[in-house]
Parts: sequence; C-alpha cells; structure tokens
Amino acid sequence: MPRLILVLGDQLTHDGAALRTAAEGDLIVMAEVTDEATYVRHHPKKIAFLFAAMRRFAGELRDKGHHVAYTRLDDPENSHSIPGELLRRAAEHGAEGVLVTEPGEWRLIEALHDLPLPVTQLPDDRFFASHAEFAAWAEGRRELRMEWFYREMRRKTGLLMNGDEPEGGKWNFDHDNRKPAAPDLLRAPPPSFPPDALTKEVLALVEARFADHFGDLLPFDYATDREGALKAMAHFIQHSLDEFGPYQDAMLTDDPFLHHSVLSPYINAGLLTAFEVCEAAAKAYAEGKVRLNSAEGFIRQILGWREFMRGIYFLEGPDYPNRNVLRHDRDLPPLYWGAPTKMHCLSQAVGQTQRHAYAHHIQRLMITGNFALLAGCDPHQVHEWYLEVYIDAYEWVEAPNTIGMSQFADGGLVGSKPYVSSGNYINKMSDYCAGCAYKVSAKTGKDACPFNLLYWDFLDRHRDRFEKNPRIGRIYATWDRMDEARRQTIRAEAADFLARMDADETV
Ligand code: FAD
Ligand code: DLZ
Ligand code: SF4
Repeated sequence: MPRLILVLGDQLTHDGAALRTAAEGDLIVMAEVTDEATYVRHHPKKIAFLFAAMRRFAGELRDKGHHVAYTRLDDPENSHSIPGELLRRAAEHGAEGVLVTEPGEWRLIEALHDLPLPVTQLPDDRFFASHAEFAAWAEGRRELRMEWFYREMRRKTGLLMNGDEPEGGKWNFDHDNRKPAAPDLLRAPPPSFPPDALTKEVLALVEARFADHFGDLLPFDYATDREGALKAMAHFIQHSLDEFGPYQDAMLTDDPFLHHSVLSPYINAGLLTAFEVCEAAAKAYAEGKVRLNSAEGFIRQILGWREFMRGIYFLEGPDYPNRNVLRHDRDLPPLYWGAPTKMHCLSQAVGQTQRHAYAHHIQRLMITGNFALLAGCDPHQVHEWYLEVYIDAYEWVEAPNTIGMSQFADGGLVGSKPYVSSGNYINKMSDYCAGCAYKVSAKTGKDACPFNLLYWDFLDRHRDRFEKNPRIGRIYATWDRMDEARRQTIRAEAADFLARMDADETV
C-alpha cells in the first residue's frame, strides 16, 4: 500500500526530511486550500507567491519522476483543508499512512496528530538547531538571551570562526552599524521577476478569491522558484551585503528595501536554505568582497535571531501567541489596514506593507510594533496582523518576534526590555519626520509627535514592571524630573489622542 508524503506550502525544499525518504509507490500530496489562506486573512501577494511556488515545485517533483497529487484551489473536489485533502487522497489511493516534515505551527501539528490515519511527523532539519538541542541549551538558564545562543551556533557551524575564536576577535560588530541613511544613499533594489503564464494564472485565481484581503496583489515581482531565489541571493551578496551592516537600522521615505536582502520569503518557504545563505555571506567576506561587520551582522540575523525565535516558539508551546503580561486590550486601529493617518512614519510602513507585503525589521519593530505597544493594543490582534500582512510570516517565526520581541507580551522571555521609543529615535534613524504633520521636537501641544506623548504615558502606566529593569529603569529619573503639571499634560494629551484614535478620527 502506498504512503502519502505531505508537502506544505512552506516546505518547498527538495531534500526536506519527508521528501528525502520518498520511495517507489509513494504519493506526494500538495494542496492549495482555503483554510490555510484564510485562518488569518493573508495578504494576496503572500497567497499568490505560495501557490505559484507550490505549482512550480510540484512540476519539478514530477520531472524527477515522483507521483504528485496536487489539488488546485478551484478543484471542485477540494475539501479546502489539509487534513481533508489527506483523507481524500488516502481513500482514493488506499494509502496506509502519512509522512510529513513537522509543520511550523502548533495548529497544524495538532490537526495532523488528530487525523484518523497513522501520521509520522519527522523533525524539520532545515534549521541549525533541533528542538532537543535548543531545549538542552535553555535548560537551567535563568535568562534565555539570543547572543549566548548565537555564539553556540557559531561554534557549532564554524561560520566566521578562526578555530575557537570569532573572526576579527569579536562576536558582534553592532557598534559599527546603526548608521542613519541619507536620502541620496546609493543602493540597488532587489531584482524583479515579472510574472510568466503560470504566475499570471495564479494571480487571476487569487484576484477572484481573495480580493477582499488587505494588500495589493499587483504589481507582483517576487521569484517563485529556487532558480529565481538563487538569483535574488546572488544579487544581494553582490550589490547590498557590503552596506547591509551600517544601514540595517535606517529608514527612508519611499525606499522599502534599502540594503536589506528580502530573502526571508524564500528561506521560509524552503526555496533557499538558511545554511546556504549564511555560507554565501561568509564566502563573500572570505574573498574580501564585503566588510566583516556586514557579514557578521547578516549571519547573526539568520544563525542567531531566526534560530533563537524558532527555539522559543517550540519550547514555549501552543499557548505562546496568547500571552499578554501587560494586559493590553485596545483594538488595533484602522490605520493598520491602510486608513489615513497623519503620522508619516506609520503611513510609510503600512503603505509599503500594503504594496509589497514587506517591511524591513526596523520598520516592523520601531514603527508599527512600537506604536502598537505604546498605544496598549491587544497583542493577539497585533500578532494576527503581522501573520496576515507579511509574505514571510509563519507562526514559528512571527509569534516570538511579535508577542516576544515587539510587544513584550511574554514578560521578557525574548527581549530583556520593551522596544519602545519616542519620536527622537525615529527622527535619528529616518527622514520620516521632515514630511510629517506632527512635530517631532514638540513634546506636548496639538502638534506634538504622538510617539512622544505615548512613550511617557506607556512608561508611567507600567512603572511597577519597568522601574527595576536594568536596561530601561533609569529613564524614570527623567520622568520624575519633570514637574507634575507637565506630567499631567502628557497623560491628558496621550489619553485624548488615544480616545480620538479609538473613535476612528484620523490621527
Ligand atoms: P534582512 O534584514 O535582510 O535579514 C536577513 C535575514 O535574517 C532575513 O531574511 C531573516 O531570515 C533573518 N532575520 C532577521 N531578523 C530576524 C528576526 N528577528 N527573526 C527571524 N529572522 C530574522 N521574520 C520572518 O521571517 N517572518 C516573520 O513573520 C517575521 N515577523 C516579524 C514581526 C515583527 C514584529 C518583527 C519585529 C520582526 C519580524 N520578523 C519576521 C523578523 C524580520 O523583520 C524579518 O525577518 C526581515 O525583515 C525580513 O526581511 P529581509 O529578508 O530583507 O531581512
Ligand atoms: C501560508 C499558506 C497558505 C496561504 N496557503 C497554503 C496552502 O494552500 N497549502 C499549504 O500547504 N500551505 C499553505 N500555507 C502554508 C501553511 O499555512 C504553513 O505550512 C503552516 O502555517 C505551517 O508553517
Ligand atoms: Fe512619526 Fe512622530 Fe516623526 Fe511624525 S513626527 S514621522 S509621528 S515619529
């Protein structure tokens, strides 16, 4: 009796754990299903990217001689869920069981577990650390910090190592980074991959079915196969990696990408492996093509942050996305879905998210994330928003970034302090404030930058929790030095701003 081998939309790697074992007679199952596209209302570009990439991947598998049962979204027999499609294919082919590489989300792991068929879930070995390795590293530690885990991963992989010593004598070169960007900074945008006939067919399908989801489907210019993803990687290494480090925290009006790689959609869907991307960056450094602070900074994002986030997600369990230690409960305002706002930084970050299903890290953390945290938005709504709108978003990586790093809803498991700032930081790292209806220099009054008001209001509301935090506690001395009348004005103006925002006024 044949086995079914399930390949999910973010498992498009030819030597993935389950696919590697495919034998004569096995049937590979792939399915475009409404349940996956709508359990949160994914950005139309993300759905189109995955469906086009899945169709091409299925074609490649057939070319290699595999039997593939591929369900298109508009197949009249489509049951529209992954478990439903497995049951249908099992009945059709008399299959005795299912083999799958473990999905990246508890929801699907559990759904497969509950299937009335024998299902084997194999560890996903596209990562540097297994669940067991991360758990062993975390065991007994008072605090889990990315930096220590990252050093372990450097030692384990030998990436940027000289024997036991880090290349250049230091593990981390961030003090050479964090430069703001000038608007005339020269940079090469990521390559564009105009849609061919297959992608156009998918675009028409997505347009017909998901036009009511937030986000622009067109223009569509992401790569949808490994060949394109490899070109995107080579382009980044050649044109942008060298400047990646210095400018990784910079933000510029109408420049959605700066020197960022825009490789996360491809790595997360399986078209590129984290190993090969890190190796390509290390090789470019070894050949003298890029500076060390850029190569190290880039590798740290993947070998350090990406792995650390995955470790936390699987260590903490299915309940993690529901954490809310700050008890925030404000609804995410309509400006997150493109309603007009006078805050230029937010209109830039949300606008490019709408157009490209992409924003770079500092926009996600210090613009949309920072504002939601300062405003006291419900972290679960914030989590669902990030999962919906970004082309690279899957819960294993999105939830620790949002619930943990960005919203401090896990109480400091991922980050040792809340990532909050006033307008000052945004002004230092971007050119947004110059084009804003608010004045970043105004701390109170009708023109005051809302980040300035909300920053102090947030710290004031959560004084009990943060006053003793060694990384942020000292800021209360500044608050205490203000006279009481000024503190009252800030509280009142912040409350007024939030009330107007809650009443759907354009703020
Ligand atoms: P680059 O800046 O070029 O970085 C290189 C690579 O490093 C990325 O491709 C990515 O694979 C990795 N990386 C960098 N930072 C992180 C990080 N914090 N966590 C994990 N990997 C990282 N990343 C996702 O892949 N999926 C998500 O759903 C996601 N949600 C996020 C939500 C919030 C609130 C925040 C603050 C960050 C989130 N990130 C997420 C992390 C980061 O913003 C993106 O990985 C990055 O912006 C992707 O763009 P890039 O490929 O141009 O990255
Ligand atoms: C994100 C996504 C979407 C939009 N659609 C599908 C799909 O139709 N079929 C599929 O196999 N996978 C899809 N995915 C990716 C899954 O949601 C992803 O595998 C899980 O969330 C686990 O990471
Ligand atoms: Fe954003 Fe404030 Fe600057 Fe306007 S002034 S762009 S709201 S930080």
